[in-house]
Amino acid sequence: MANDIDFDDGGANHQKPKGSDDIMTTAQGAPVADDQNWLTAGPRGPQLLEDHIAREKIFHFDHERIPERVVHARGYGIHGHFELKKAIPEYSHAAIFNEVGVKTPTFTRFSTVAGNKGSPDLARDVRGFATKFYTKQGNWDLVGNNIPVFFIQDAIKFPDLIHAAKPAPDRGFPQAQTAHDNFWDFISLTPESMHMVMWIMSDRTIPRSFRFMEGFGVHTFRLINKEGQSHFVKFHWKPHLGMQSVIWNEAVKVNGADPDFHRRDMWDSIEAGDFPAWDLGIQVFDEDFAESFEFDVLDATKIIPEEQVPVQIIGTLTLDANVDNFFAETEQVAFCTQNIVPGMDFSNDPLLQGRNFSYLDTQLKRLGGPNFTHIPINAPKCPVRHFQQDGHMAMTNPKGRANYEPNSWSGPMDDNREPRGPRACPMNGFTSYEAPVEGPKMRVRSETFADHYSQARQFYISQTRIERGHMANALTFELSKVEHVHIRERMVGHLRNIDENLAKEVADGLGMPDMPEKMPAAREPITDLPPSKPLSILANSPKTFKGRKLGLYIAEGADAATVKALMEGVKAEGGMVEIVAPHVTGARLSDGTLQAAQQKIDGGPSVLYDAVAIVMGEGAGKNYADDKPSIDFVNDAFAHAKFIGFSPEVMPLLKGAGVAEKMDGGFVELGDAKGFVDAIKDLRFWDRAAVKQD
Ligand code: HDD
Repeated sequence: MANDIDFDDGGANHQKPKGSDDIMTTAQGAPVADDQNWLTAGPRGPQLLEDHIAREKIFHFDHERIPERVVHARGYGIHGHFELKKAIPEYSHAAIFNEVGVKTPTFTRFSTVAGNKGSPDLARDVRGFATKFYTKQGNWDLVGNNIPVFFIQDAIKFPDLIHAAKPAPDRGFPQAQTAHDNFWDFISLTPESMHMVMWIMSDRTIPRSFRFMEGFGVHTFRLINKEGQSHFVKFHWKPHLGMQSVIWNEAVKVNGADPDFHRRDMWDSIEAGDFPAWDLGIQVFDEDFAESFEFDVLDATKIIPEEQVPVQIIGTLTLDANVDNFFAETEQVAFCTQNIVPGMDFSNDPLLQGRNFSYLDTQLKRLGGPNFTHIPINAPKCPVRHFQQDGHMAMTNPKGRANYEPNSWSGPMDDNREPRGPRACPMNGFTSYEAPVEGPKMRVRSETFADHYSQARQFYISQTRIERGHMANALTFELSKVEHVHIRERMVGHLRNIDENLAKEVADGLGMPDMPEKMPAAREPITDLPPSKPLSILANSPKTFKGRKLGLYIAEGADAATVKALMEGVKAEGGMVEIVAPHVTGARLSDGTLQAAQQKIDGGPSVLYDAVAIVMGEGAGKNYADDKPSIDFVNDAFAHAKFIGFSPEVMPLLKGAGVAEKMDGGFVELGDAKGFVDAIKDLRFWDRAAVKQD
C-alpha cells in the first residue's frame, strides 16, 4: 500500500500524500494498520514496549502543550488583508503606506489579557488587538489594545501590574477578573493608572464582540519620509459596524451560557461571509505640537483628543478567513512590537521601549527556540536573507558556503559561482531616525508624566449619562469584592480627584459612612478639559442592526407570515436571525411547515442576542406562560434594555414573566415586522435602564 502513496508538498507544515488523504501514517510517514489496539503478548497479555506506533502516538500527545502566553493567553486569530486607500508619502516611505489599492495580507489576533486560555470571553478586561502585516518589506506588527491608554508609564512595572491582576499566588484565584484585593491594592497605589481605570470600568471592557470594538496602537511611533524627516503618529482602528458593548449583568450570564461567545461570533460571521472591517486611522503631529500639547506624547497613559489632532483614515483592514488550525496559527503566532519596517521608527516612550525587549524574549520560551520566524504564520511573505543559522527546528536553511560577512566570494546570490550571500542595503534598508540623544543616566520618571487625573476626568465627562451610571456600578461592584477597607477608601480617595459625583456615587454604593480623604496629587489636575465625543460608545451609536443578531423564539402555531417577514426584514438590514424553540428540531408554524431551530430555549437564552422576538400560536403562548427558561428569556431581555417584539398570542407569557404591566416603547407588536426591524436599529431601549441621575 505504501507504494501507492505519491507525495506532494501539501503546504508549509507537512507533506501530504497526494490523492490518498485518508491513509493514516506515523509521523515518519509509514502507513498504519491499527492505531486503536496496543501490541500485546497474546490477547490478554502485557503490552509490548516494542510497539513503536503506540509509543509515538503517546509521546506526541504528552508534548502537545506549549506554555500559554503570560498575558493575553486567550485569543482568537483571523486572516485578512489591509488595503491602502490614501498614500502618505509626505509622512512615510514605507511601501505599505504608498501603494494605494495593494492588498497586504494580515493576521489579527484578538484576546483578553488576564484570563488563562480556557477562561470565558466576556470577562471584564482589556481586549488585545494585534495585527501582523506581511508587507513587501517585512512584517510589521501593530500590537495594540481596544483602549488607547495603558495602566503604567514604564515597562519595568509590567510584571507588578500583571502579578496583581492575575490570580493570587497563594490561592490560585480569582480567574480572569480584576475584582479582588491584589489588583485594587496595586492600582490604588499607582496613581498613573487612573486614566486607564476609567476606561476599564467603562463598557469598553465588555464588548458585544470583537467586531464592535475600536483598536489603538497606544504609543506614539514615528513615521519617516524619503527625505528622512520624522512625524509622530498614533494608530487607530475604527470598526465599520460601529462600537457596541453589553451590560455587566448580561456579561456574567453570557459567560455561563456561552463562554466562547466572542470567538463563536467571529467564526460564525466569517463563515457566513459577513467579513468585519476596520479603517486604519492615523493621528500625525510634529515636534511643535508635541511641545505645545498639555501632556507628554511619550506618556502611554495619555491620549491626544481627536478634536486636537483629527484621525485621518488611510486604509481598511478586512478579516475574511478563519484559520485552518487553531494551534498552528492562533496559538503559534508571535507578535513583537519591535517588528517595524523602513519608513517607521519608535519613539522614546518608556513603555514601548521595554515592550520591544519583552516580546522577542517571550517568544523564545513560548515557541521553544529562535527559529519561530520559520513557522508559517510568523514567516514573512517577502524574501528573507541573512546569516542567522541553525538552532532548534531550523526549517529554511541557506544554501552555499558563505555564512559570514564580510566575505570575498563574488558571485551574486543566484548565479552558479560561489554565492556571496546577502549584503546590507543602505539605500533601501531600515535606518534609525537620527534623534539627538544626551543626558545623564538616571532612574526617574519625567516631571511631564506627573498629571494623573485630568484625562481620567475628561474621559468620564465625555460619557453619556447611561455610561456614567455603568462606570459607577462597575467600580462599586469591583470594590465590593475587595475585602480590605483601606484599599476601597484609597480608591475612592483617587476618584475624588477625578469627579466628586462619581466618588460619591461609589462611596454610597459601598455604604461608606464617611467620604475618604482625597489622595494627594503629584500635579494639580486640569479640571476644564472639554468632553470629547469620540470617547463615548453610546454617543456614537451606529443606528443599524447590521452584523447584529436577533433571537427569534418560536413555538407551535407561530404565525408563518410574521416569522417569514422577521427573517427577511432582519436579513435585509444585514443582521442575522437565530431561531430558538422549545425543541431543537424546531416548531410547526401556522401554515403547517416545520421551522428548524438552532437552539433549544434553555440553550439559547436572550443574553446571546441583540434583540428578541417571540412568536407563538395561542395554545403555546399559554403553555409557556410559566415555563422558567421562557420567563428568563423575557426577563433578561427586559432587564438588559433590549427590544422585545411579540405576537399578541404571547401576552400570557409576558404576563407570566411579570413585564406585561411594565410594557414600554421597547416592546413592539410584530404585525408585518417593519416597525420592529426599524426600532431595533437603536440596538437598546435605554430609556428603560434605571440609572441614577447625576
Ligand atoms: Fe503586551 C502580549 C498588547 C504592554 C509584554 N500584549 C500582548 C498581546 C497584546 C499586547 C495585544 C497579545 C499578542 C498576541 O495576540 O499574541 N501590551 C499590549 C499593549 C501594551 C502592552 C497595547 C501597552 C501599551 N506588554 C506590555 C508591556 C510588556 C508586555 C509593558 C512587558 C514589559 N505582552 C507582553 C508579553 C506578551 C504580550 C509578555 C505575552 C505573549 C506575547 O507577548 O507574545 O511579552
